[in-house]
Amino acid sequence: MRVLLLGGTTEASLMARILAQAGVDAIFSYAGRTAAPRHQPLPVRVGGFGGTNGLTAYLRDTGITHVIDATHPFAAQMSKNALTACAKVEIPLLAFERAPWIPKPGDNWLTVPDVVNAVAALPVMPAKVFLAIGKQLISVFATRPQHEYLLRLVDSPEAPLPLANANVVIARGPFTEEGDTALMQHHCITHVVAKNAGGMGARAKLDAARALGLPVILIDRPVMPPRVIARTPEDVMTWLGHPACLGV
Ligand code: 3Y8
Ligand code: NAP
Repeated sequence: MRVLLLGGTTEASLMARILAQAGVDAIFSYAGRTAAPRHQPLPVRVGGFGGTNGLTAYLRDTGITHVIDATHPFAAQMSKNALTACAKVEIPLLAFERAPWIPKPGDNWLTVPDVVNAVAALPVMPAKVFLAIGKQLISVFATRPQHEYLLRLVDSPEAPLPLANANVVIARGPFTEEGDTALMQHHCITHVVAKNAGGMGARAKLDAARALGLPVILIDRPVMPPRVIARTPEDVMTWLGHPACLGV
């Protein structure tokens, strides 16, 4: 057995620890989107594979027998490539995916299908918007220059940002409700924009918004083709069926 663990999330780091402890031959894969990704207890590869064909060749050349896709729910291209490549090489693929967040009493969420609709959902009157969606999608908000934006990024931006009226916080999650509440109060935030990432690592801003009585514009995750999904590490280990993983 040789596992390729597609990473970049809290769940992937949890699986890396479990696989390492079980002595499973596994390789952890990062896209290389951040300057200093978290250390992992497995051998790590960093960078794209070169599309579906590159991933197919990698799977064959490296003798991968199982792929666990523990990437973020918004990493749709990677997940689609993994589906195609695993089908080509005829090896099993499992998506280790956290469930979407669902609103609790007191939440004031407006759910939108994509980032363009998130921009359209902002008020006309100037607002102070916490854009906690990373770096890739922020340029879409340049069409609404009347707002003041608070951006939270993992790494300091190398190029000028596409938003003129923006404050930047450099931080890597997971975050806390206390920390996000203080951050949003300090910046007098009136609206929060977030992706429905699920999991615990990015949930704090939603709980902070509820505590502060602020509206959240929540972007739905991309729709994925049908695939086998696990929600817990135990289910992942059962799926692997590795003797060491079954405590036998
Ligand atoms: C490179 C690896 C771990 C994983 C930690 C999780 C939690 C903290 C919360 C906010 C939201 C956001 C963003 C976020 C979170 C975890 C998890 C998660 C959101 C690292 C990491 C990589 C990335 C890539 C990065 C994206 C960006 C998204 C910031 C490491 C820290 C906004 C997603 O600068 C960039 O280009 C950043 C790009 C993709 C989304 C975007 O569109 O900008 N994640 N995040 C992975 C790789 O190279 O393969 O550096 O250690 C991982 C984590 N980020 O092991 O503890 O599991 O979700 N990541 C979102 O949810 O909206 C921050 O600020 O509240
Ligand atoms: P994406 O848009 O789905 O993928 C774009 C390309 O990046 C892929 O086609 C692949 O390149 C490469 N790639 C993505 N994830 C990879 C991985 N784990 N290992 C190797 N190559 C990878 O992905 P993304 O949204 O940019 O996410 C990139 C990374 O950040 C992933 O690890 C993801 O889990 C993590 N992350 C993303 C978000 C988010 O909001 N999108 C949030 C938290 C963490 P090739 O085509 O060349 O193979």
